[in-house]
Amino acid sequence: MLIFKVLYIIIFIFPCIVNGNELEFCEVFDKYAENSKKCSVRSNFTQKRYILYDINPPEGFNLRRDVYVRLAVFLKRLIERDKEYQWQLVLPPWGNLYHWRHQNTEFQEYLFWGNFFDITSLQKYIPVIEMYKFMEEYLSGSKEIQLDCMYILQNDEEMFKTGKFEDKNEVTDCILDSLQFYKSKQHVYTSPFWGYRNITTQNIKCLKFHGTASYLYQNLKPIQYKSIMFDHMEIALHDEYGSKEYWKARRSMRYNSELYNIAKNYRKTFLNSTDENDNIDRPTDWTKEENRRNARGGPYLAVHFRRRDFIIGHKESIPTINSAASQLQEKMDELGLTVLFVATDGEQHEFEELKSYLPQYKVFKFVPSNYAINKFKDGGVAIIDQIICSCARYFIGTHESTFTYRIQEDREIIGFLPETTFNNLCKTNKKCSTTGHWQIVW
Ligand SMILES: Nc1nc2c(ncn2[C@@H]2O[C@H](COP(=O)(O)OP(=O)(O)OP(=O)(O)O)[C@@H](O)[C@H]2O)c(=O)[nH]1
Ligand SMILES: [Mg+2]
Repeated sequence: MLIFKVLYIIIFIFPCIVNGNELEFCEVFDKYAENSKKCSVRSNFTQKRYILYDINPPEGFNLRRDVYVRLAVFLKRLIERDKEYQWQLVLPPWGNLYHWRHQNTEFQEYLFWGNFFDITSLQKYIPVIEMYKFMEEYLSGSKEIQLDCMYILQNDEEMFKTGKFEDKNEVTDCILDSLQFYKSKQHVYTSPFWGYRNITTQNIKCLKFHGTASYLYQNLKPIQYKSIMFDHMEIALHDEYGSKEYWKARRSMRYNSELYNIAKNYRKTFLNSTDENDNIDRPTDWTKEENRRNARGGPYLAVHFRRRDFIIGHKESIPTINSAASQLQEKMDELGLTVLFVATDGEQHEFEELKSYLPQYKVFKFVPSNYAINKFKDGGVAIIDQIICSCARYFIGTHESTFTYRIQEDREIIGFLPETTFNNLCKTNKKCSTTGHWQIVW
């Protein structure tokens, strides 16, 4: 018996150790190949499997947060289904987003998730790790990370032409757009990989893809690949949009506690608002949070007034500043509120103009300290604005803005009545339809 054990170690395990990293997992290219069994024994040597992802560069912060939920639910189900491997989601560092252009913070790249979110809360839902941790674990001494495979998801243009949508997951030729940012030298692809020069891959496959995230299960091939990346992950849809599971994943996205504290201080100082008075106290642990509809919110109306690209891109729903002011005035009078909190990406003069139409009210906007902007950057300041909006007695958002959607979700989690949350500014003072009420499911 002992002799067999020794032989086993020499034949299967020893080569893996001798050759270092590379052979810790197996080189079989077909799961069903003759020696796949032996290989799976070898691959068990380390059970960790890493999923990495990236998103179409122009997409904004808030859509990116939604894509995380898609992946989180996918991973949750994957872990339930496949107990053989230790699946880990590597959190893609944030950087270089179109909207993040604050003049005092030039450097807005390589930002880890911990800057914005509470990692421990995320980990209570699925195993996630920051990129630096992945590097530590995966590099094990060497300088370069070569990902085993990267799939680039591509829409099936034909489906968009015909309007006939069906699930599709098919390896196809790469369209120019897919590869435009990647540089290739002797079959090794470098950059973008979130700007890390030491992350490369030799194995890029383009996928004509239509379907939900879990439809990517078949591409994982854990016997073959230890690290796998999906680019253009925004193409994969939600598996369970609006379900209990969706909301669980969403609830796990608590923000960095310092951002809550900055918002708390601001509310107390300027808006006469505290968690106790407003009945919005929450357990620190999101898993202990329960269904409720009795949140009162601070004595102010909050508006998310989206400007900039929306003025052109969403002409049909963005009001003039004057019209927005009169809509806000009408609502504040109806509710007997005299304090307005404005979250906006607009210019200072646009804010001043709005204020000038509302002289009888107290109108506030969050202005970050140098410390806050330097530490948390535009993304963190946007979250502080969102937190303050999520604590208001009444909220009015911007039609079809994902920034607004995230506030609405936070208010659903805190436990407000839906009618205080799902309201939008209209193009003109006349009533306009609001988009769906995506109410929480517990
Ligand atoms: N601080 C702050 N930033 C904002 C506000 N509104 C928009 N922004 C900035 O603009 C970005 C919003 O972009 P997205 O995340 O793309 O959301 P959106 O543009 O409203 O929605 P879609 O592009 O339709 O998905 C945020 O990440 C912020 O940087 C706001 O009220 N306050
Ligand atoms: Mg946007």
